[in-house]
Amino acid sequence: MGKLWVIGDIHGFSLSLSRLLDRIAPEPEDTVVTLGDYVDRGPDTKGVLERLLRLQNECHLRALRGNHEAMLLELLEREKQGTLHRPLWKSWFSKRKQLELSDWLDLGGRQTLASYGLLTTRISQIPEEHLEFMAKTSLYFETDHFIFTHAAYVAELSMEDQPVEALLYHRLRVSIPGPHISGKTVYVGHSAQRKGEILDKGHIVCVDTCLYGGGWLTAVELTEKKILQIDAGGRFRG
Ligand SMILES: [Mn+2]
Repeated sequence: MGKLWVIGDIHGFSLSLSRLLDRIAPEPEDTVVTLGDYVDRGPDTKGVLERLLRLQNECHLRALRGNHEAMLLELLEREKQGTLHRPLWKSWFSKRKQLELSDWLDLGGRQTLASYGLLTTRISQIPEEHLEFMAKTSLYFETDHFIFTHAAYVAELSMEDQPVEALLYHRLRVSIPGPHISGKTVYVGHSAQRKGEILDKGHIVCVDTCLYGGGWLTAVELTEKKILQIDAGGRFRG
């Protein structure tokens, strides 16, 4: 059986990703799970997606969706419908306000557009292959022993019944879910660990070690529990 690697939130740092993958050197029988948030914030979203597209041909890549891909895809849909720049009706009954274009731009969407040389907000100008890659990402991936998803989960629900809000948006600093009913260990990203250390609660492990905030991009190999960490400048530690 091949090795099983999980990689945390990349956020546009293509140099870190490509050096990390050089070190991992995945074999065709290996599986690499990427936990989402490939885009936004960092300098080279375009380079990250190009590298992930190539990685698909080198090993089994299980690319999960992050909230940042979800935002981009939602805005792309509205752009196609011609409703992107129109003021949106906001429900007084809904706690979560509808996503605005400016929200995404402020959360790093500007850097994503810039990496493609786009000076105006035309998400549909991002290469089709890259948009398709994002559209095909999964909300979770489950093996015999592990579950992988971007943010969190509801402990008492099976994976197919999970609300998207929990999988993509829930912050662990708000609350850490109990053990999942499957008994499997769940690997997540999303909740940036500002001290750069993996958060390991046993039943849930967060490997978003805050690369964009001066921390690390983390990869863990799950059969041998090998950890690799690289910073935005391409330096490894450990
Ligand atoms: Mn996220």
